Amino acid sequence: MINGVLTISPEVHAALSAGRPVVALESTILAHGLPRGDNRTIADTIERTVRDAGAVPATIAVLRGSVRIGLEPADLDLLCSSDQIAKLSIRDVGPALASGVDGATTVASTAALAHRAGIAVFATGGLGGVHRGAADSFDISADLGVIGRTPVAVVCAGVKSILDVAATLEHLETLSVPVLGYRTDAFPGFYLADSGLGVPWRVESAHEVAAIIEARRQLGEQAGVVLANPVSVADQLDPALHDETLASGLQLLAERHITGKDITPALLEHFHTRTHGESLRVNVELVLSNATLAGELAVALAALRADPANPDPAVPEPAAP
Ligand code: PSU
Ligand code: MN
Repeated sequence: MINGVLTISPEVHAALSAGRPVVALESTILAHGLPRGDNRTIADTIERTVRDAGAVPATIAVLRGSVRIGLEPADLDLLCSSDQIAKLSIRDVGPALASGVDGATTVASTAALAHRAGIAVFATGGLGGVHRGAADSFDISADLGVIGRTPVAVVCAGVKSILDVAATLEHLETLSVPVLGYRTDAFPGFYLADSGLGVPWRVESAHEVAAIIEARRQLGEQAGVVLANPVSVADQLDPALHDETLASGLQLLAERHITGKDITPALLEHFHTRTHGESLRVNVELVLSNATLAGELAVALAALRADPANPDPAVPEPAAP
């Protein structure tokens, strides 16, 4: 289905029209966050995991001059193998569309485009955030700003430990974004179950999260929600290996003068090579866990919205004088 610059796949369009559960998925993790070869198989596994939870996956990318919501296998082949795939934050999507550049969407652009298509739930690995040294570099991921103004639920394993996690949580507070810990009081640390910082709210079920999202919709709140889903302690990266790899990664960035949008892919790649695939195992583990939880959330939200007791929010009648 073509709707202006959005091309929505028939399957996703049918699900959205019928109010059935849909989960948006980003493509930067495929094109720039995971190693070549593994990424294509993982792309299919993520989509299958969303389906197993009862929702329709909608992987998003910019291809052939159009925003694609729901990708064909050939689109995933291209994203996972081509060297010509740009990393597109939302500021880049307009220029990419106009010039015909193909690109993968980050959390920022996927969240914005998912909302545009009418999708309320989005699964990723880790959110972007405030980088270490941001007081000097001003490097704060656009992911935060977009979540601050886009009513989508982002299911993630916290933010990458390569960031300044405390500053990221402060920034989310400033943006009035609720951060919900899924069955945890600790904000997860991406490769690690616990970043050492807490979450303001703990939730126990997808139904509870759906109720929070619905309450916020009734209130007219425009910010998104971060649902932080930790990898289990049994599955996490060995903390000593993690700390050592992070230290060498930060040193490598400084030596090679890597800055801006190249930082995140460079550090992720460093982790994957330096830990001999251990970080990749954890990364895949947490993305799949997020895909399952996002699927459950989309199912719970669809059920709640189908309930006639939850009408679309209207402006309340003024109280009689
Ligand atoms: N989480 C992952 N792998 C990734 C990313 C997140 O597990 O590759 C990507 C997301 O697309 C996120 C981006 O939006 O990194 C953040 O990049 P930056 O820090 O340049 O804003
Ligand atoms: Mn940045």
